[in-house]
Amino acid sequence: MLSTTMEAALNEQIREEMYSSYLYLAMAAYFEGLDLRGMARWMRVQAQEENSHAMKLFDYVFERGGTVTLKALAEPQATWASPAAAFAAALGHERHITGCIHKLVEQAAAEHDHGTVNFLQWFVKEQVEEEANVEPIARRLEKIGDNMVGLLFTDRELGSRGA
Ligand code: OFO
Repeated sequence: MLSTTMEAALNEQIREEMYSSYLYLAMAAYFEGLDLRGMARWMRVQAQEENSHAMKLFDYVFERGGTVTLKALAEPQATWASPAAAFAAALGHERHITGCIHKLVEQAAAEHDHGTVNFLQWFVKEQVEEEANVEPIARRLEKIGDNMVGLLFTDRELGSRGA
């Protein structure tokens, strides 16, 4: 059985993951508007992945006899100064999520909830991957600036991201 504090914290993380999905969907819409379909696809896939993170938490809360209470999502930003700025924001967001996951692990450890500490290890590893996926793209786009050839080349590459 989850403690009420752990249950509340996991519910809050469901909101964070659903917001991540919403944010990346907003970024997908931004890239669609720029006709950068490869980047839009990359963001759509990312949005789906975030939904699956939320569902992993959703299922875990029930597995432990808890209750899921869905919270309101804030309206995500709709536009960014450039593709580089959008990916830099995505990286900043992933770092924020990594911080949330680490706090959850610390809380679970402080509550001696070993089941939740163990469950969260998947997310700890996933966050390392999440940051490692976005960081090189953000760095490259920063270098590319508004060079159209570089942008279109990167767009084509990102469009090959599998679901
Ligand atoms: Fe759920 O990992 Fe990104 O936010």
